[in-house]
Amino acid sequence: MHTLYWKPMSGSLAPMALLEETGLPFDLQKVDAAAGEDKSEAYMRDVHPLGLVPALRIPDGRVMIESAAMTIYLADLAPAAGLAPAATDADRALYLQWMVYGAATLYPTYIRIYHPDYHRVREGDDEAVKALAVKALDVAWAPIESALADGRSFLLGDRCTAADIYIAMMALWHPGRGAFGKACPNVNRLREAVWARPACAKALGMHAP
Ligand SMILES: N[C@@H](CCC(=O)N[C@@H](CS)C(=O)NCC(=O)O)C(=O)O
Repeated sequence: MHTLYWKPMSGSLAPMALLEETGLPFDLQKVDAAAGEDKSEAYMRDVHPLGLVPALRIPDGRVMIESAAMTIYLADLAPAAGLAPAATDADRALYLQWMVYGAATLYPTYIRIYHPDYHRVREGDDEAVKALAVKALDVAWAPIESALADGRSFLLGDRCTAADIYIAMMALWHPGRGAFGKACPNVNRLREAVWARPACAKALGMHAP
């Protein structure tokens, strides 16, 4: 059994969607961040050493961190779900590229927007940190918008993979949702296609009821 430690509208949405998509048995453990549970001694000792969400307890009892790693792991664990090109499939290269792009380029840019305090040099810097991050976000989404420019529904063509789910999660986090949808209509199409999938919609319903 897997146990996902999660909180609404966080990076736990993609692994939760994967758990729903794959049909693997799982438990959910909601983390009450408003009450400081994620920064408690017990949580940081037993679950996530940085006091963040998500974390995934795997069936042997160990805990895994990093949302992209969980997403890749769960998709590989259930090949019948068809969400991960196999290691020998030519699509694997770009599949991994987009997964890591999401984790390494998009996610940290969002952290600068939602946690400018982590990046401020002095008091009063937050608005400048956020403004720069919003500009960086436009740049970071551009290659994804281009990759979808031929009208394809998903990053690798007609086939939805875990990378689409991961990237579609980040499309939900954009602070200027309406304007972003207009500026990046291809990303908007991907977002709609992913969250229309029944399993993904079920996970999203937990995050944004
Ligand atoms: N690299 C980590 C980032 C996790 C992360 O930053 N999670 C955010 C929610 S999306 C969080 O728990 N923030 C609380 C905090 O920074 O105190 C991952 O991909 O899992």
